[in-house]
Amino acid sequence: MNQPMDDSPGLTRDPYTFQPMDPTVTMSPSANRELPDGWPGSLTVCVALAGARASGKSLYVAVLVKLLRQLADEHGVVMKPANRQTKDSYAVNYENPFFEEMGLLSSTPPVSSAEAYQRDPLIYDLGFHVINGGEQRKVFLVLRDVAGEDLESLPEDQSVLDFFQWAHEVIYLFDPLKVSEIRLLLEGTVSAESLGADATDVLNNLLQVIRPGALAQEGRPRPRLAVALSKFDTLRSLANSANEGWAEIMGNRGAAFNRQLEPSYWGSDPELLNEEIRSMLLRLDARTLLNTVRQEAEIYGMDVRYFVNSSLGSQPQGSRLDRTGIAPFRVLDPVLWLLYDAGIFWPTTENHQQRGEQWL
Ligand SMILES: Nc1nc2c(ncn2[C@@H]2O[C@H](COP(=O)(O)OP(=O)(O)OP(=O)(O)O)[C@@H](O)[C@H]2O)c(=O)[nH]1
Ligand SMILES: [Mg+2]
Repeated sequence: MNQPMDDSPGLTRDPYTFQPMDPTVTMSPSANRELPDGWPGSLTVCVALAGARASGKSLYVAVLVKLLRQLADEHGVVMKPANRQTKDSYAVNYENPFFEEMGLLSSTPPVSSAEAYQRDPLIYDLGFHVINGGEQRKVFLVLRDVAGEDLESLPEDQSVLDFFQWAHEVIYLFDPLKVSEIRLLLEGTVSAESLGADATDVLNNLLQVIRPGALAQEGRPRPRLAVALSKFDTLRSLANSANEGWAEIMGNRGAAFNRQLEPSYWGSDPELLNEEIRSMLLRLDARTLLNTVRQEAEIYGMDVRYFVNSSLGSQPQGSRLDRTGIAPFRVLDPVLWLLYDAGIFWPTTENHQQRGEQWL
């Protein structure tokens, strides 16, 4: 948007609550902590992860940060942790156990516990960008991981999760095997051992925290909702299964859900993918989930899109990563949805203002 700074309330957010803040101050009004250099007047992009236990949120964050760094590099921008705390937390909780030790991550502790490192968001400096064809601004991306445990049974003091209401986008990950209809359909074909509650129950809890109906009534913006089938490698492996119906669906090489184009999530790809996943969920009989999204989110003006992704690219071997390494699939898409609409990281130089709906 081509507006002077003072006419753009809400661009600069408090990274701890995601709420709009006075764009001239250097301290977080909620946490009373010093904000990273360059914060005043910046655009703060706020993204929160959601999903049941073991739905893949933390591994997603681990891989997303690496891929975003690569993307920034390709655009001649250095993406860097905006403060010491982000640098340390990413290294200790994500990077070292996963990329260095080639192991999986521990379950994220509930917010009430002393070890709940996710209370401090990960804040990245994405450098300066021309926002929607207008002026140059410093852009920060704030990522909040959450403990699935806290969304499976909401904490007594739900206000600790209020940041979800203010997020620009909530990425709701669900393990395909945690949709009861899908699990029944795939029984015997894919191993269904894993923790975590039913995907629709957790989505209901999330929407109880976001309260899209109340936000609409108050005239407040609603977060976008990216509904993403995680661990998609499990479903893709069905291309070689004895189940003919599944082998045919997943074996369709031309399907958007089977390919990752370069540039990612651009052109007609978002629309195709969205429609394919919606119909796949219908085919999988995940009607309760789809109906919940329609009746509890879309009806209140939440912008919803469907995604698939795999952080690992293949099944882990016990508590270790596959020795052949990881091959992430469509991990960036939900974040690109948001960034592209602000004019950030466009793969082309066409006029930024021509693109889609604005969320700023
Ligand atoms: N096959 C496959 N398994 C995955 C993938 N991502 C995660 N997993 C499995 O899911 C488990 C849980 O992943 P996490 O990222 O720790 O899950 P989480 O959602 O952060 O869980 P909580 O912290 O308990 O809320 C991992 O240990 C893996 O076994 C994936 O891309 N493919
Ligand atoms: Mg976790």
